[in-house]
Amino acid sequence: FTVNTLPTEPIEGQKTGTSGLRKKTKVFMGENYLANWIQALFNSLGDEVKGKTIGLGGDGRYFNKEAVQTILKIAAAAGVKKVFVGRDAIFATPAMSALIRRRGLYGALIMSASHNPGGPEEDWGIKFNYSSGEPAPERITDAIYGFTKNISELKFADIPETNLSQLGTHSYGGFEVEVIDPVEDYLALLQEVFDFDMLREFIKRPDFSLEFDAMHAVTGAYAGPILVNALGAPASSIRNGTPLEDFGGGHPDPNLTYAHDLVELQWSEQAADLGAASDGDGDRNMILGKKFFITPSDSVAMIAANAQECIPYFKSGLKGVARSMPTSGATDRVAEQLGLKCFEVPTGWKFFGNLMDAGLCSICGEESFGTGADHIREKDGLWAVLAWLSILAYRNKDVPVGGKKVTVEDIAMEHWAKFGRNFFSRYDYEGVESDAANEMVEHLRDVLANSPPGTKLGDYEVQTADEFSYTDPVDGSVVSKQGLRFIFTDGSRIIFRLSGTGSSGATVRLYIEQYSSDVSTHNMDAQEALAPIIKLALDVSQLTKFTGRENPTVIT
Ligand code: VG1
Ligand code: CO
Repeated sequence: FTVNTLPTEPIEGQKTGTSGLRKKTKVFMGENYLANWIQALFNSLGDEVKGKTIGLGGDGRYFNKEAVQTILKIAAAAGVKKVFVGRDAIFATPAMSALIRRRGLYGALIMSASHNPGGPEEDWGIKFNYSSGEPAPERITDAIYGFTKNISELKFADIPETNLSQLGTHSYGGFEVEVIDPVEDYLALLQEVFDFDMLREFIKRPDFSLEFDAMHAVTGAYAGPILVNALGAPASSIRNGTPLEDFGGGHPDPNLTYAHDLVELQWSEQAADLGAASDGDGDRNMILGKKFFITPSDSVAMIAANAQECIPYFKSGLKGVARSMPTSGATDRVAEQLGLKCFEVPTGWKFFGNLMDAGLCSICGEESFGTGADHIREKDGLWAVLAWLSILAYRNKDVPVGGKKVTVEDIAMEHWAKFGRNFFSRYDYEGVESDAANEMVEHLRDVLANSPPGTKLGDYEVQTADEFSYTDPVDGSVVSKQGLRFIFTDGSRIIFRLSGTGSSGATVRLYIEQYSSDVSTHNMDAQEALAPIIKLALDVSQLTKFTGRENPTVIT
């Protein structure tokens, strides 16, 4: 094929956030916007990518199919030898991470803005994952950004559009595109991790029910083959199981606010024993029992506590555990009792990869509905669902059909009795004006500077008040300004961060945590238990004064 070179000019603001580049779809559809970023990516990879094979797919949102054709042309011109593309441009984030690892790919591009709504008026996004399946580290994303700032030409291979709806290989000169099933490799991996026979036996029990909400997003393409075909769940246990370009107009974020249909069901008499949902690109999950919500910070701790017994992949024990800084310390308590190393990293999955590659961490999680393990290098929604199914199946294997089953709630109550409960909540203030958010952050920096250990804030005494920075224990790289935190002498914490995944304006996140070892408090509602410390957080930050917001847009 021939390569056409076209002139271009740098476009401002193509800087990667917490997880890839996310903007309004219209922005990406603007002249050269996508092409510039893709060209900058290949420029930053340089000769290293020549002759290599990469993956390409996404969460099914609007503009993905069109974007594939542009990306293929630039990849071919950059000297890539072969691209595996998911059928219909589909690939869940965890499945792509699995594909990279299983097929030894150089890396992959994932087209997704995760849980952000999709469509011409909504969001689009793209990220690059590297050779062990992990989101590109900052040294690569910084390099890409550098190239976007002085890009002057685009190189497109003159190849025809590839038909994405049929499996098969297309050769264009020395360049190959193979359209593959996006489920196969991922399912094979999950079969190695979990005891599918045990899960199948459990799922077919007449006294067990599962309800999975794919939220019209990418896991719709996976739930059928995995939960129904491989594990025998009835097809009726999948809701919103068709991936749609606009996610049915919804906000594909599996939390108590946006997964309202599932939440309603789980709080009704028809509640399933296990209710679960996943997000736009399939890396997040929500776990519900009957009238019971497992907060994600607890989910990772509970999975870690049960993993060795219930999941074959972990049968020889865990190498260590990790959580992001704002995530509650529930996992730390499990690590302490099990004698495991526990790491605290900044928000975003890219920081877990190094720990895993170095054999330091088996299970990790984030409070933002992200749970995962070292079978891949991304958080993994369906993995979390199968992990909970495994715990339930294992704990109920001696309970006769019709007997008193161990429930999701029982597992949580037992866990808290053993480890104590870390009450946790996150308040999101979405769509705040950027200047107002930044002023509040400046104000909080002043408060931090004037809160040495021993300072009394309300009824709480400051142990440390600082801005989180992180030194990677494996490669020594340092990141700073990762969240403002007040840690009190009783272990309670108040944390403020600005989101790095939005496409416009600012989102303020407030994270609140308080520990209790007193069993009589454990069935309290988290909002009730945390009310005093939430009030303190709002007072200290003067959030309402700065942002004009009386209430958060989302509470999790
Ligand atoms: C949010 C979450 C973070 C998560 C990130 C990507 O980032 O807080 O924990 O890793 O989204 O998740 P931020 O910067 O907006 O707080 V996903 O499922 O959107 O790729
Ligand atoms: Co996601």
